[in-house]
Amino acid sequence: MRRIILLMTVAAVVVVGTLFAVSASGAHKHPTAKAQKHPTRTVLIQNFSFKPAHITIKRGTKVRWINKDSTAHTATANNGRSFDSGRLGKGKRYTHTFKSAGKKPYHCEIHSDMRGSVVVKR
Ligand SMILES: [Cu+2]
Repeated sequence: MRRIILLMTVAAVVVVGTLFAVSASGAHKHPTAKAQKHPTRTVLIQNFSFKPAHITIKRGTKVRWINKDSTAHTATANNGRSFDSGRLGKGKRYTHTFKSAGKKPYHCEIHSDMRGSVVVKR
């Protein structure tokens, strides 16, 4: 009889433990949900071009430029004020969150033939 009670106690502990594990893994999902609300798009700067050169995003999206070249580049809005990465050396990155809708053409200040655009939807 004692043995049965002991077994049932062990079983109860296992069930409670499993429930805890499930709720804990549920809590881990929270940061992911947050990340989806403000997604990030990456534009690589490689071989003297922006890749992809033209992207369409939703308002509130973060765009991250990463310079994969060993030469310095910039990602500078054509209007000169929306955003400007400044000189990005090898491996450096710059992030900008687009808060207003519209087409935002940009270029590299050092190499004027390097061009790209970000289209921001509402
Ligand atoms: Cu450049």
